[in-house]
Amino acid sequence: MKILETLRRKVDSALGNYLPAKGSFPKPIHDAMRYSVMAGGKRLRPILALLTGRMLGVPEPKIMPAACALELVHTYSLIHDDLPAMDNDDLRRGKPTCHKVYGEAIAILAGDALLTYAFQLVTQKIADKKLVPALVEELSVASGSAGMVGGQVLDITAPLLLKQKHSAPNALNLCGKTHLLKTATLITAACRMGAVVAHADKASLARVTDYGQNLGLAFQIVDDILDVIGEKNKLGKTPGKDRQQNKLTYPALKGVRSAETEAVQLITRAKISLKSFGPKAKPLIDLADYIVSRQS
Ligand code: GRG
Repeated sequence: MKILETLRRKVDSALGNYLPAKGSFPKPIHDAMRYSVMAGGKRLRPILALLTGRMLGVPEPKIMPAACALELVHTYSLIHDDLPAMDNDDLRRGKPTCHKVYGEAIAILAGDALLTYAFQLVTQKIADKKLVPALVEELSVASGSAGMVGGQVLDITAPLLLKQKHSAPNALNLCGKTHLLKTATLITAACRMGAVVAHADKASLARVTDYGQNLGLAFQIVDDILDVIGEKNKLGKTPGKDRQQNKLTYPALKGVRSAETEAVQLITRAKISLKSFGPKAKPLIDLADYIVSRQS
């Protein structure tokens, strides 16, 4: 999709401008932050914020600091997820992981600093200061223990929980909750932050939330399918690593075909949520179709 490539470039350029300069004091941390953020990535979360804002009539520059803040939080989570204490990955976005290049201590601190810098960006760079509290609330709730961090905890502890209380419905239920917190909450926050900058009314915010949740859940299922069929190998991931680690995933619990069907159903629901916005919703609807058909 051409619009995705155009927005990805704009986000990359904004991130490059916002981040502390390479080599600036204290050098190791600023280099590590820049290394991981600028290592590539689809920039899905910033793009969702920008497209939601655009659908509701807000120009990109007004949302860009919030959009970039989402990417900083996302990158922090990837750096910490790759650490030996968590997934212990050597490659991310096709490059050596942050801790492999800068060591574990600097990688932990780079993640911490990116999380903090995200909130600095929102508070300092969002021009309309009245919007700042609502944006900070969206981002903090989605990132914290009731959101992404909570999802990561479920992801780590789910296999143990299931050993104690094993049954298929339990496993599916837990898997759905994990996906919602680990992945869909930040994706939903991206859409909601775009809507907040647009001063969206309650009804529009509810529709955008519905879109984000369904899209986020589908995104995670597709990610897990790609892991099983090995496409991620191209980006340096070990195919099937989730299975080796006994991670709860839809393809593992229900098979790849059934997981694909589930993802398509979720995408259909996501698209229906935006129907009342008419033709202005087309880029977000196209993005939903792209998510379910993506190969990496
Ligand atoms: C460590 C606090 C903490 C949280 C970690 C995001 C996460 C939670 C773990 C990363 C591993 C993972 C597979 C998470 C699910 C979300 C997901 C599919 C992340 C990958 O996002 P993409 O595909 O990555 O948007 P790029 O590199 O394109 O930005």
